Amino acid sequence: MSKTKFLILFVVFIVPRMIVCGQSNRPAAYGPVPSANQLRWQQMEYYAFIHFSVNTYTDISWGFGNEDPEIFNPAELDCMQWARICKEAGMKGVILTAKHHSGFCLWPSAYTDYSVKNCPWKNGKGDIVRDMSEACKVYGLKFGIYLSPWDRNSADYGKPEYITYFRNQLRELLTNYGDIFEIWFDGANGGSGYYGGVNETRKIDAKTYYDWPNTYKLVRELQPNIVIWNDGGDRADLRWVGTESGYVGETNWSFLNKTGDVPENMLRYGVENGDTWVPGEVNTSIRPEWFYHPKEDGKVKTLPGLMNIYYNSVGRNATLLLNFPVMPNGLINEKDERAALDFAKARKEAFAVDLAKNATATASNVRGNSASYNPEKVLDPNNESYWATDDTVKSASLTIDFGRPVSFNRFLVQEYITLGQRVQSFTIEAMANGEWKTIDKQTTIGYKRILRFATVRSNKLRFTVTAAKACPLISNIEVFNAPQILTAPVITRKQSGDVVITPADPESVIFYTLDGSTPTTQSKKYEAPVETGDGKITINAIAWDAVTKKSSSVTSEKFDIAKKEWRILGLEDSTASRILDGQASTQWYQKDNATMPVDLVIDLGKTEKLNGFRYLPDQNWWAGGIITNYAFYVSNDNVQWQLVDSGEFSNIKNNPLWQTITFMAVSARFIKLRALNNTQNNNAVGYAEVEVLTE
Ligand code: FUL
Repeated sequence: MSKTKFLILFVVFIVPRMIVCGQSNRPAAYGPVPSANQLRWQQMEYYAFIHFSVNTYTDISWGFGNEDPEIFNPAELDCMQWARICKEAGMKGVILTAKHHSGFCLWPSAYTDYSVKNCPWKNGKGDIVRDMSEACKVYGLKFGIYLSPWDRNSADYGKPEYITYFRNQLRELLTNYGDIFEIWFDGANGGSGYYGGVNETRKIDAKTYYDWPNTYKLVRELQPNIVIWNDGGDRADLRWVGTESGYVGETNWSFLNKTGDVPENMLRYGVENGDTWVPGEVNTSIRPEWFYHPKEDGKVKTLPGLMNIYYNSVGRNATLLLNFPVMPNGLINEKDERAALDFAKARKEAFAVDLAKNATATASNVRGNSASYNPEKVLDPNNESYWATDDTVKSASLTIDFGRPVSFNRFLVQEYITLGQRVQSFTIEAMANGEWKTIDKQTTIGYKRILRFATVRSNKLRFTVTAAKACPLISNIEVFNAPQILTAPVITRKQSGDVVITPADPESVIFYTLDGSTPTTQSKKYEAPVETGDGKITINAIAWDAVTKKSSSVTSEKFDIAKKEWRILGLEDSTASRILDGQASTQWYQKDNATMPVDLVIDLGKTEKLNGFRYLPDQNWWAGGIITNYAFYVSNDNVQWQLVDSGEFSNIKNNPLWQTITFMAVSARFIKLRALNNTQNNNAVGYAEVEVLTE
């Protein structure tokens, strides 16, 4: 072959193939794409919030702005403890409330006296923002700032002068404390406040008042690598997901439109055809509230609850921002620490062994038949490589062959979001007896999607993109067999007397005893609510994992007589039976026109030898109607009443849990719990549960 002929053949046949098969065949970006800052942020996945301010000392949610800095004295404050806990919890950063709505500054701002420089802590020489930024460096954590745009202390709030003040503070925080990865501008803006002593209500338009475009400009000038979170003003880099209870929608697009209001459900799901990349951040607290309240010491989120939050945030294309409230002494409570560390351990165990690591992958379509985009790319550890299909192919399958039967119950998949979020729906199937069986059908993927399902045993798994906006680009797939969460099961007794036992993991087997002994795998197996008659019972139960042969710790519950025959007297309202349903989460309130003293009268159905009673107030955070002062009466005929005890549930405000009162035994068929006062000195009276104790 002549040189010229070879050259012609080379140019005509070989070069185009090289172009098609090589990197020049790289898919084009589709739709909005993340900035480098947003990408870096998304990869952090999980980081902390820390709430601490003057209202930590007044035990309220939002400081009014008139709290005396004298009360701020965290004698044992230790930012290294906060940072250590965050690090050990597997978090990648910390966002600190440098200034919450009260306006009190945790750093010695040059622009106000309302700060740590006028409190007894360190004789006014302290700087918590500095301490925390340094502790973060020591522990290799990124540092972020919450600066409340609303300031209930500032006399200038609502006037143009305040914007200068706000920006001066931003400048201090974004200049003096090293790299800041995220700034948080809360959506609560304007309302009542101290405002320099005038104590009035000031309304602002959160969209225009702060001149966000120029405020953002300043932020980006000072911290070029930052991401901005803003719920109230102009579209920022990140979005609120519309709830603080720890989840985002299963369908979760990382888009919004640049302008226009966003209805709350759109915050939850994103806007499929939005024109701007605005990914969701799930913010929630490890306790019900953001600041520390002693009454929540018994309400730290449980391990199963935290795991749900993880799967419903990081597992749904969002990040997780989990809050620790700091106690008045300046430390994170040990219960919160324990919960965060147990959560870290459980996540580590769930994702310990990637069963897809040594598997092989084949696909129904590979972009240009090129090795650069073959399906094996989803199994390699490089998240910059990805399986891609031809531009025209928007539905395709990828099969993972494990080479042997394996058991699995978690599926993790990631899109290569650098080039956009594309997948609209997908399925996963397992091969069973030569046929594909659907495990799950879902919608979006985005940066990361994790699916949980009942354990499947199979040698092959098929992932199919059923619809996509453009050719799918999948950078990673992992498959796990997460061990069960073996926390002690929850035991409740219904009004009928039947006992319900609920494990944290639906696949756990439950064993129980009714004779006080410790349950083992030889004990009775729980299949359905247990009929236990109407007498007193002690029930012990464990959750057991048949695969690992491990069991949970024992839950032991003692229930007094069942309430099967009980009737609440003098009320038409059938929902009052919530007081007797054994569910702490339901509650009932006396009618609005009831005035103290307010009675609850119950017919026990037959004469019992009573020696006490128990009261559980409404368990909701905003609950009113919590009885503080009571009188307890008994009767045999619902006419003649005998007072057997009266007094106070002393610490019920701080600790609104079960109150148990005992007295000398007395025989009676009717009981009357009289509310004499409540925590708010008004007439509201509510109950989650009422029980008696018998001899
Ligand atoms: C809310 C605030 O009002 C809360 O106090 C808390 O800071 C939370 C993170 O955002 O909207």
